[in-house]
Amino acid sequence: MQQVAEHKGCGTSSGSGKSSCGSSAGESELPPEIWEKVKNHPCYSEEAHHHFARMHVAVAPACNIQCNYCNRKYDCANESRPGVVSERLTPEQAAKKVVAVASTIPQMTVLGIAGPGDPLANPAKTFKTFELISQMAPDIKLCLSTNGLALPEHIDTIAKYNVDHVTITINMVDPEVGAKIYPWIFYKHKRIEGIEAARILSEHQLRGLEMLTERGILCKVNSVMIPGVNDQHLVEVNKAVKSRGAFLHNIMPLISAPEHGTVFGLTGQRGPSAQELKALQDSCEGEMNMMRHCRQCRADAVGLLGEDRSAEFTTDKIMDMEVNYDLEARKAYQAVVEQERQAKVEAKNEELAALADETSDIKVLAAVATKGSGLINEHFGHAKEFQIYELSAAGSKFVGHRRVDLYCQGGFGDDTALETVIRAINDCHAVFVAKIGGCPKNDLLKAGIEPVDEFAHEFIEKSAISWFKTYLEKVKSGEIQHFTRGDAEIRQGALIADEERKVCDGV
Ligand code: CLF
Ligand code: SF4
Repeated sequence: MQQVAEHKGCGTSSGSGKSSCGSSAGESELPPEIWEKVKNHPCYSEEAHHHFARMHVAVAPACNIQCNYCNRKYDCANESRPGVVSERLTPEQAAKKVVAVASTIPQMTVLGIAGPGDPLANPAKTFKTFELISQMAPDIKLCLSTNGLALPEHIDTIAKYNVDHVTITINMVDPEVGAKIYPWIFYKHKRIEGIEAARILSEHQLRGLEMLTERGILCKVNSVMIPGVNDQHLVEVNKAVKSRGAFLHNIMPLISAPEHGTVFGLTGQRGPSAQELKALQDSCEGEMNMMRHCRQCRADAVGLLGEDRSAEFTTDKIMDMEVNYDLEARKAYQAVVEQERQAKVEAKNEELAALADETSDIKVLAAVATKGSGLINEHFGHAKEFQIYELSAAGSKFVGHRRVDLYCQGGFGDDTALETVIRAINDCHAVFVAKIGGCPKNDLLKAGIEPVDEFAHEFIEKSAISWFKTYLEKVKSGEIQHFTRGDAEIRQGALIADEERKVCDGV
C-alpha cells in the first residue's frame, strides 16, 4: 500500500434565503446573480452535475486539525477516499494541469483546492495556484474547501482572488460533540485538545461563514454523518449554518473501515445506511436545500462527479502535453451543453404536466444507469454507480447515488457483484437502464426490482415520470399492489480512476 499526503475538503454559503442549487433549482427559481454563479458548477447545482465537470489540484498537504475519520497518511476522508495515492503538485504544476485538463475536457468549469490537507493551512501554495490559474484560464471558477480553523484570517485574500465558492466542513456546533470528532487542533503555535479545541474550531467555522456570506461569497457546508456521535446533532448544525447564510448543506456518510487506519475505523464506528442518510437529509430540507449528489471525491479528482479521469492527467503526462487553451472553443462547447440542458428541462416539464391532477401520496425510488447528460445511456452491467430518484405526484427528485461493483466482467456476469448491486438499490422499485441481459433481469425481478429498458437513451426525469404515471395507474386498477421497500447499503468511498489504484489502495 502506498502512502499519501494529508487532507482535502469543500463548503459554501450565500445569504439569499431559499437556495435550491443542490437539488434541482433552475434559472427561473434563483436570483440572476446566484444563477450565474451556480449554473455551471457541478457541486452547487444538481442539474449542472450531469453536464459539467470539476477538477481538484493537490497543492495543500498540511493540516491544522485532526479528525477521527482521517488518517494523514492517506487522502482526506471528507472529500477523497482514504487509502488512495495522490500526487502532490507545486502551484506551477497545478496550473499546467488545469490548462491541460480544460483543453481536453471543455465541460470542466470549476477548479477546486480541497487538500489533501487543508488549503488554508497552506495559504501560500493555495493562493499562488489561484493566482496562476486566474491568469492562464480566466473562465474557470475557483472553489475552495476548508475545515474553517484558519478561515477568518483569510477572508480578504479569498475575496481578492475572486474565489466565488467556499465549502466549510462543519460537523458540530456543540464542543462536547466536537470533542468526540476532533482530538486536537493546532492554533497559534500550540496544540490544543478536547472541548477547548472543538470550541475554538466551531467559533472560527461559524465566524468565517458569516464573514464570507457578508461578502456575497457563496458558501456550502459539508457535514459528515457519524451515527451515534453527531447524527441527531446535525439538525442543529443545519439551523446554525442556515441562519448564517449558508447556501447549501451537504450531509455525507462517514467513510470508515479498519484498513484506513483512522480512529473511527479502528474503533468500529459505522457509517449510516442509505435510508438513515436520506431521512436526515429530508428532515433538514426546508428553506435551505440539501446537496444529495456529492461523490466525496478525491483531492486530485478530475471529470464529472460520477467519474474519475485523474489517471489521464498524471504529472508525467501533463508535462509532456502540448496545450492549446482555446477559450472560444470552450465557450462554443458549453453553449451546446446549455441547449441540451434546456431541452431536458422542457421534456421534464411536459411530462410533469400529465401528473398535474394526481393526488396519490405514493412515493417510490428508482435507480438509473447513466453516463451523464441527463440520459438513461448506460448498460446495467457497465454501471459503476446508479443515480437515485424519488418519484411522487410532485414529479421526480434526485435524492442520491449508489456506487456498485461492475456486474459485467467482459463476456460474463459476476454474480457476487450482482448481489452487491441489489443490496445497493434494494430500496428502489425500478432500475432504468439502456440495456440489460436476461440473467440479471430475472434476479432483479426476484428481488422485487423492475428492470426498465424501454426508455433507453431518453431523458431520465421525463422517462421516470412517465413510468411512475403508469405505475400509479396499475395500482389504481388493482393490477399491482403498492408496497414499501427495505433499506439499502451505501458502499464506502469515492470513485477511483483505474484498476491499478484499486490494487494500490489495498481495499
Ligand atoms: Fe471540489 Fe468541493 Fe469545490 Fe466541488 S468537490 S472543492 S465544491 S469543486 Fe463536490 Fe466533491 Fe462533494 Fe466536494 S462532489 S466532495 S461537494
Ligand atoms: Fe483530514 Fe480533517 Fe485535516 Fe481534512 S480537515 S485533512 S479530514 S484531519
